Amino acid sequence: MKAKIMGAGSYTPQKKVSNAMLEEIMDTNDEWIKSRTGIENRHISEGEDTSILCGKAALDILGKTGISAKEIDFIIVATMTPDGSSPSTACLVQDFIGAKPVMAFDVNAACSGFIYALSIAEKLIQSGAYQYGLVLGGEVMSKIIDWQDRSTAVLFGDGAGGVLLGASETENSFLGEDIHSDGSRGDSLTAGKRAVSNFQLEQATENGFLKMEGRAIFDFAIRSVPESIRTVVEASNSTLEDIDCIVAHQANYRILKAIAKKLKIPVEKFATNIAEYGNTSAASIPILLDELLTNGDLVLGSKKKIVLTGFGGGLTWGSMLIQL
Ligand code: B82
Repeated sequence: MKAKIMGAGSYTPQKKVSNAMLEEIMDTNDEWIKSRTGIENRHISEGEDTSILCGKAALDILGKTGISAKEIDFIIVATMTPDGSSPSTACLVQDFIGAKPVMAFDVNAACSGFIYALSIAEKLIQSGAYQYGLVLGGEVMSKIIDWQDRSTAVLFGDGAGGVLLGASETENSFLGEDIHSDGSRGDSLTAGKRAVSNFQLEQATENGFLKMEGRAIFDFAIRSVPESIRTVVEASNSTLEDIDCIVAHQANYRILKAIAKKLKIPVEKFATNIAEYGNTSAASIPILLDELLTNGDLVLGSKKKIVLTGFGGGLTWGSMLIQL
């Protein structure tokens, strides 16, 4: 069996927070944020947890594709901000959308999570055991942000997006993948850390907030991502000129510019919506993909080739070559 992307969908919280609004609660300014990151707004949850954002994105996907929740055979959620460790966010989505009691589980690969989840989902469909699978990326980053730390608080936003995969005997959306991890450099981007703490040990002081060494992960991104994009394109006998659009994790506009420069391709090949949503981690790729399919920039069935590429905590990174 082959796996086909049947459609996409997304949901972001109503509440939009501009850089000017952040100026009122911390020592930052619009010009600093815009020039270093490209971010102008982000959407922040007013109480909806990750499973609700993912559930609403799932309903958007089902509505757009005309597939009912009862036809879904598995649900995978990529997130680094699950509602809790158990139940998994995917189980909560299964209940929220009214799916049958199907396989549902979370994947954590930080900002690369959607790429990891899509890779797994493709293999499940390929096996022939499943007809339809929902692959979602969703985050409430605002709950793991240290709102006293202006260097990270301005960067992130909340949201969810995803795609429906379907089994097909003839049509295949997946032309290649290149996916990696390097735990030895994991300390440069951490979140949710909890020290071992119990009756025989001192109380832990970790607060679990997201921490990042900006320069180190910036260097990681501009070294690893261009190589990964090149690898996935060349391995499937394509060239960068054959690629219509690159849908990359929306971490920082300067990263996209640096990657484009290294690949010697125009930055315009990189789709972007970071100005509106900030960095939504595992949700950034599917939210952007849904936007491009909704506004007609990308068309399913057009046979055009695009690359999805993620990079983030773990460290993790990976790219997939997709034929629409
Ligand atoms: S930064 O270090 O402050 N910087 C780069 C030198 C300013 C342009 C910075 C900022 Br601000 C925002 C994001 C990054 C960054 O490198 N992010 C990532 C890199 C790799 C993987 C994931 C991310 C991410 O933020 O999700 C650097």
